[in-house]
Amino acid sequence: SKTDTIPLKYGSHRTGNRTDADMERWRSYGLGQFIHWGVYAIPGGHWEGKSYNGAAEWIRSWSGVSAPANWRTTYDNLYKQFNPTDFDANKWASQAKDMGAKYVIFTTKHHDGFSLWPSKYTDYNIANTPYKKDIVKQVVDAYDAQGIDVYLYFSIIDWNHKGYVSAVPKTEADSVAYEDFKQFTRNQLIELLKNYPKAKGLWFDGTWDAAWVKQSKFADDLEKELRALHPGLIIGSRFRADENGKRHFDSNGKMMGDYEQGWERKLPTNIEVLNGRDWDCVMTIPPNQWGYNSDWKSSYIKTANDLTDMLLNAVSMNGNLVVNFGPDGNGNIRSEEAHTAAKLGEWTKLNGEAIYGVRYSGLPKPDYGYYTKKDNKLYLTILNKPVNNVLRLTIPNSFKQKPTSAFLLNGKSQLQITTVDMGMSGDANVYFDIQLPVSLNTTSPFVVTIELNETK
Ligand code: FHN
Repeated sequence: SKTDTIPLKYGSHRTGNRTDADMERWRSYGLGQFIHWGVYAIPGGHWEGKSYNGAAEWIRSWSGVSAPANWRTTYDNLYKQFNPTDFDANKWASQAKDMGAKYVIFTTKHHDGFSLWPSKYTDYNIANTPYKKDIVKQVVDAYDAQGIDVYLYFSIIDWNHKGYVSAVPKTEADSVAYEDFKQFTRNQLIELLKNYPKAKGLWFDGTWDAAWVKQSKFADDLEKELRALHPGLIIGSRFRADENGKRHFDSNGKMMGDYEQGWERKLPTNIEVLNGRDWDCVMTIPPNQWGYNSDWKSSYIKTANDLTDMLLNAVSMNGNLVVNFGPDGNGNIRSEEAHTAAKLGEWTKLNGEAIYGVRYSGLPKPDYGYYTKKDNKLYLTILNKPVNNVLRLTIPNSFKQKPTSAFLLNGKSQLQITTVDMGMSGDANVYFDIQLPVSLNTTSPFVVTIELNETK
């Protein structure tokens, strides 16, 4: 295309979004669940009485800075205590289902390198813990049984592997060791896809190191190999870099991978920045804790209403919101998270029509909420009810459809809708007012469904 000015071997291999059924399904999820679980759940952000404010799943990396000198060795032996006797994948899966999650992203291996499946390629895996049983298999089977699609999170960073380095290897010995690490990475990924064929995709992380960024050919070949092994496989934009070291987007600005993975703990405020791409947003409930941190006391904890707002923000711009959970070392989802999930679930159950399988409406976002759209239905989710109980719709003349009737989604009662003549000359919009029942007294966001006439 016109923008492809730089010749690339290992850049993007596609223009525009995927159009196949697997990707269409991904697009309709709306809400997902992320789970960060591993041996870091044992210390839970604490070591020898000290509390660490950084992300709890990173605790191993603080060795020698603020932690005891032997911390790394101690950490790498924590697996010998990993025995989550309360772990029940079916319980997690039904909790996710009740929340309204349509997919789950599960950490098969985080940066510490601990593999939650019995990998043939490292001893640092679940089979060598007192728990022994394959956790990835239980998660895949339980979620699949609930109709929730499974995506396998995989960190390229592996602090446990001898050949892994973050900087580009300088010595011959380091290069040889890094080659070994690359083969190990490839082996583990193939192993995951072979062991868990029900998985729909791989969610990559820890791909920013200079050493990995240099592997454009290897990573491109590997991505092709994985896709060939597992037709329909969905992979985001974080996996690889092009030959010029450009990540997510190649040197011509084209996205590498099937959807943009750049929205971590942040959301776009306008549709333009997304350029029509598919994307997901992964979000923590506390500020920045993915793995279990027993101490949430000094943080702002997002409420179910906060997450509803973020969910609508995402789906109103064609993205998915993925809410993270960090189960504790015994396999329990903490009560605060369980409570938030249940609250969010009450909402998604009543208002699912407004969030699943919907698209960007084409309309400017009103201050009091978000629009989503499906065929001839426009959903208006109200987060801030106007004090006059009137929802003013500002519809640009260029929008091909007009509202004909409006209903409260929850309860189906019809609402009065009137056209408003603002009397402004040369106005580019038309206006409609929807009258809300004055008696509508709610502390939760609610949805008004607006029927539109057919496009001429
Ligand atoms: O370093 C990780 C972090 O621990 C967490 O896994 C998040 C989830 O997207 N990813 C990395 C930071 O971008």
